Amino acid sequence: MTFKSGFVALIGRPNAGKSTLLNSLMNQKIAIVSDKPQTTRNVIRGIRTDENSQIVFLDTPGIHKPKHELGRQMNKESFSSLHEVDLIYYLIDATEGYGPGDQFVIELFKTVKTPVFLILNKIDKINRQSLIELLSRWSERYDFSEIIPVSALTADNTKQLMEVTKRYLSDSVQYYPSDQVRDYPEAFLISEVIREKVLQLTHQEIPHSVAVMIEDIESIENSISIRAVILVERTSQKGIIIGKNGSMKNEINKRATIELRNLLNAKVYLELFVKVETDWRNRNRQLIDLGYKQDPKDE
Ligand SMILES: Nc1nc2c(ncn2[C@@H]2O[C@H](COP(=O)(O)OP(=O)(O)OP(=O)(O)O)[C@@H](O)[C@H]2O)c(=O)[nH]1
Ligand SMILES: [Mg+2]
Repeated sequence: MTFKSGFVALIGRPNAGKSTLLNSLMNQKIAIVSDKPQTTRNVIRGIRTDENSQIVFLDTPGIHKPKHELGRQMNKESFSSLHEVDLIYYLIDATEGYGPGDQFVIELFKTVKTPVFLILNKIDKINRQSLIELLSRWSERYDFSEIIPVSALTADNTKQLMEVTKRYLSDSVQYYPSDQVRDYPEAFLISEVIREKVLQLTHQEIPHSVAVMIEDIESIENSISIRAVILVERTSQKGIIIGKNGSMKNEINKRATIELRNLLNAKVYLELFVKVETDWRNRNRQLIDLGYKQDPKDE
């Protein structure tokens, strides 16, 4: 059997389950997940290699109507990934209705020649009859190369998805070494894990107002000391992140430390600080420093 390789972008509205599907296809955590929309803020690559294939998955930020420069930047990253891949997975939450956002994305698909799979996700939440109706309605909206129902959460039908995907790969180059699964630096992994714990523990506007900056990482033998700053936009939010007698900050720290210990396979000493940076989501300098935007000097 010949070796096959290619790039696949996961595109869709916020919360459709793109990052959950990426992790499921990779059999490990590559991207953070939460029930809050707009969890993913950068394009994240997961590299899946087996004996006869290598697939580079691009998990992208959910496409939405942006209210800040950060949101505009996130959409831009998602759109540009469409041009870099051999195959697109368009993920739909099967429990959500069809909307103008879907129409907009379908119009975009018409401008690229790349094959598009419609992935009907979260089928664990709907009955058979609704699924049959969805399949028929979606097949009329665009000439998708394949329509594949899955549950990213329970891994239902994901094996089938992988088999069909391999049929669409035409390269034979191995782009990454066989043992590489991520393409981003360790500091990014650490900041994302901390942000995930914040997203899971907070509500309303807080998750969107938070960013995490790694100030220092020091590795000595099998232990890693990390100093990180949680950025928020208002003093009231700082109070919530710290919590009564520091209880919230301690809980974030505890959960992040446990997960990082497993992911980094080392002893982890994490120190967290909270800082207010008014309106950071609209400030170019902040977005560049946080890695959400490219410095024009480097373009
Ligand atoms: N029941 C069910 N829940 C799912 C499934 N896939 C994802 N979810 C849940 O949907 C929520 C959003 O999942 P994410 O993977 O973060 O979604 P996303 O598309 O990456 O979202 P953004 O990064 O915000 O664009 C989480 O609470 C997941 O647990 C699924 O197949 N079934
Ligand atoms: Mg995501």
